[in-house]
Formats: sequence, C-alpha cells, structure tokens
Amino acid sequence: MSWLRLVLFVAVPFMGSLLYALEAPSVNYDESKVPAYTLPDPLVCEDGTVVRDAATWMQKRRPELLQLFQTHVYGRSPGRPADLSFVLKSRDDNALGGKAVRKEVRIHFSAKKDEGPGMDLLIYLPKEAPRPVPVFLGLNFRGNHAVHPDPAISIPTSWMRPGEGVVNNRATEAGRGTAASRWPIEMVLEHGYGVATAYYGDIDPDFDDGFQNGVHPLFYKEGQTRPAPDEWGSIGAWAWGLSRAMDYFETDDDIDEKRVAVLGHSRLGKTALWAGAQDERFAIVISNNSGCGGAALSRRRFGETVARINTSFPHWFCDNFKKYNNNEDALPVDQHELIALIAPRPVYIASATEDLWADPRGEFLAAKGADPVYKLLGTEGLPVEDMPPPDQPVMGRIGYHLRTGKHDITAYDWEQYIKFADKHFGRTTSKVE
Ligand code: GTR
Repeated sequence: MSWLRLVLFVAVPFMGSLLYALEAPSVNYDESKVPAYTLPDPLVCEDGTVVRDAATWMQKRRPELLQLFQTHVYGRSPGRPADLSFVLKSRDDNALGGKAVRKEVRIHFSAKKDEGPGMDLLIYLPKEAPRPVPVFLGLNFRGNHAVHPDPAISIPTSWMRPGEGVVNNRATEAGRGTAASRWPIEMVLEHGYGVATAYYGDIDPDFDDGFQNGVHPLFYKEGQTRPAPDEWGSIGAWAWGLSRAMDYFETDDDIDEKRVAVLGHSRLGKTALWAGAQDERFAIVISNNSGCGGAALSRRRFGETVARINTSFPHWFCDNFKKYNNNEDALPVDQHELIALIAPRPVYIASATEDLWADPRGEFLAAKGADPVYKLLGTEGLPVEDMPPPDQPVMGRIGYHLRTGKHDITAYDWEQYIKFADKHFGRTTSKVE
C-alpha cells in the first residue's frame, strides 16, 4: 500500500474506498478476460430434483433459493413489527400547482415513537386520476426534499452523507430539488401514477457503525450487539423499509396496493430487487444500474466484484457474504436467481453504456438467466437472445434496456418504466385514465 493510499484510508474513508476501486490493478473491464464459469441452474434443487412444473418451483425451489440468498448474501430480516403505526403528518390537495395531492406519512417502526427510528414517506398522487391509483415506490439517497423543489416537503433529520446542501451530516434547505432530475414526478403523475419515496437513511444510515443505529438494534435479542452472520445488513434493512411502505399502502384507499412498482437506482436498485424477491406484494420490480450484488452476475467478476463491494461497504450484505470474496464460484447462488425469485411478476433490468463498474452485460445475462423460470411459469420471459443495442428497450415479462450514458437514473429510464407498467397493468393510454 502506498503512503498516499494509507493516509487516505485513515483520514477519508470514502475516498479510501474510491481509491481502492480505481487504483487496484485487478478491476477487469475486458470482456475477453471474463473467466470461464458455470452458473447454478435455477431449475435444479439442491438435492438434484429437476424443477419441471410451477408447483415444484413455488413449493420447493423458490423457498430454497430465498433461503440461500438470506443465508449467504443479504441476511435474514424480521417481519412486520407488531407495533408498526402510521401517522399522516401533512396533506395538501393542491400541491404542485394543483396537479397533485401530496401526503407525508410517518411510519413508526416501534411503539417508542419519540425515540425512533421511523421513516417519512412522501407521496404524490395525480389529482384527477380515478382512485385507487397505481404507484411507483423507491427509496432516495439525498432526502425527500431533494426529489423536488416543492418548498413544503419536510426536511429529513436523519444522518446524511456529505453532499450538496448537507451540513454536519444533516440536510438543510439548500438540498431542495437537488435530485430532481432523478425523480420526474410531474411526468409520472401525468401518466396517472403516484410516486412514493422515503430517505434510505431513515431506515439505516449508510455507513459502517457496527449496526448500532438504524433499525437493527430494535430487533436484537437479549445481549445481542450486532446481526449474526446470516442476519440482515443495510440492504436487508432498506428492503425491509420498502415492505413497511407497502404495509402503509394497504391502509390508504387512494393507493392501489395491488399495482405497486418498486424501483431503485444503484445500491437502491439492489435493494429494490431484494425487496421484490422477498415480498410478493410488489407487482413490478425495477432495477436501475444495480450492478454487483444487484442484477449483475457475481461470477463474471467484471467491474465491481464481491471482494471489492464487501471491502468498500462492509455493512451492505450479511457477514456470510464475505466468504465469497475472490471465491465467487463457491456461491450457492448467482444473481440471475435473485431475478428468478420475482417470477412470474414483471421485472425490468436497466443498464447504462458507460456504467461498466455495474457490468451491463452481466446484468443482461442475469436477466436472461432468469428467463427459464419465467418460461416455466407460462410467461414470455425476456423475448430476445442477444443483448440489445443501446436505447432499444425489450419488454417481455422481463424487460431490459441499455441506456446511452452514465451511471444514473434519468427521464429516459422512467419513460421505459412507465411504458412497462402500462403494459403489465393493462393500461392502454399513457395519459391520465
Ligand atoms: C458504488 C458501489 C456500487 C453502487 C454505487 C451506488 O460506489 O460500488 O455498488 O451501489 O456505489 O449506489 O451509487
């Protein structure tokens, strides 16, 4: 390790990981250097049984795969807490210049409401659309107030990573609207969908503190101080938070809980996939540039690898996942099986041409790798053999596109998600119904 790296590792943890990612010689971006690998077959059970019908998938192989992902990748999560409660904090029937209804709902995870943690759900619904409306749900990186300049959105109080408008790890007014390009709310509303979002740090702040903050301690047994090696890390917690938003939707007559599309970008795309895999109430699951530990096949070792992600972000996965650092072939699963867990529900995987760190081809191949399960369950799966060229989306029960450009979620991506949701929710018009 060079002295410069050493100083950065000690002084600036985030820069240290970045440097590790950029500097280490072994990051592979060369397709010809992808090692030979054999993927586990989603349709062969651990005991060798070949899955030939939907019942065997649903009753035997799917639960087995879910358990393998829990034990080895994301960790087991608790269910819905007995004391979960919802409080409507604000409501405006004339938001966004009269186009929307805006609600803010605080989701309390425990009976100790003042002590937290709890999650603030921000909801925009198209004012004119008939109730109940379908909704896109996703966590955000920079706070609810960052998704739109709307001055009435409450500013989060949870810990926040340094960034625009963040002072001493807290959000300020200056952060309003700074992530608006990632949340084209008016466009989504015009198509008759609602948008719901919460700040992911409300559930678990995104740094490695040994799981002392966030939701984990709420579930520790007597004497427990951190999750066991097969218990949830931060991605598991964020996904759990998405399920708690779904719990709320089930109580809100304005929202159609049977037509909720859960989506996320990058680490929150990994989160959306894991939420959708576990919680079958999510009708559509969308992964935007989720990469390693999301839609990308781990065994390809292209761009970010298991060892790198576990080094930069030791808190994201369960501790057992670290056994697979530089040992991907020993994994009992690969990420195509995460996508398969969503079957037969529609799933969309999106990549970007310049996002090589997330391995676009590995994301496509994982989507394709889930196809046999979708076909077994009587759907068309991903109706293409080869990776499509940039900006030519494919929309079967599995959708895929490779957007021209960088690691980001853009209006172009959202346009495809709206079309995909229109198709699967049987909506023939892309304007308000
Ligand atoms: C990167 C990480 C990726 C992805 C991304 C993000 O640093 O290596 O796995 O999650 O962050 O979430 O923006």
